[in-house]
Amino acid sequence: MKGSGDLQVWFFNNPLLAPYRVIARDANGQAVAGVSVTWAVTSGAGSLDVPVTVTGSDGAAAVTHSLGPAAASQSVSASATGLTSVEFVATAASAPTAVAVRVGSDTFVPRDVVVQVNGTVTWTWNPSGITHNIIYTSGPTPRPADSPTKNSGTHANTYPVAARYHYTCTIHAGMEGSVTVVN
Ligand SMILES: [Cu+2]
Repeated sequence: MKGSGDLQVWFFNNPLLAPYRVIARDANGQAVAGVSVTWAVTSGAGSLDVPVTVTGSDGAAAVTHSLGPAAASQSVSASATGLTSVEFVATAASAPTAVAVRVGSDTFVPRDVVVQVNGTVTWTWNPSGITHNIIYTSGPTPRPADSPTKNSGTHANTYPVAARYHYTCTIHAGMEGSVTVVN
């Protein structure tokens, strides 16, 4: 039976954030370990991290689906001898190439953004007279350029690498955000 991971929405040519999970149960509803589950891409030209997984003591087996290009609806089936096969469907979309973030009084809005590789995120300061900055705190190096501390105008970064970056305003505790760069 289907566990979790169905109906995710994510971007072309990227792995889904959550695995697909199935649970093998016997006629009494008890989890069954040691069942070989065969996974197959049934539409969308994506790929799987492994073709066959074996259920564990909790009866669960899982696989990660990397979405392929182009097809909006992409599906994967899971089958096992003696059990009804199930199908998982994901919806694929294009990641944005330009994203705008507002620098508010003590928040970045939106806080967490996704941008395509080589895309640009542009922060625009609210004209409030309060100074803020954008200082990267995690992510692969070399990191994008930090912004100066200022109270107006914009700051922009372009991201050549698929990765996740966190940043903070060092002036206001808890004022932070993230940029997830996808293929
Ligand atoms: Cu700030």
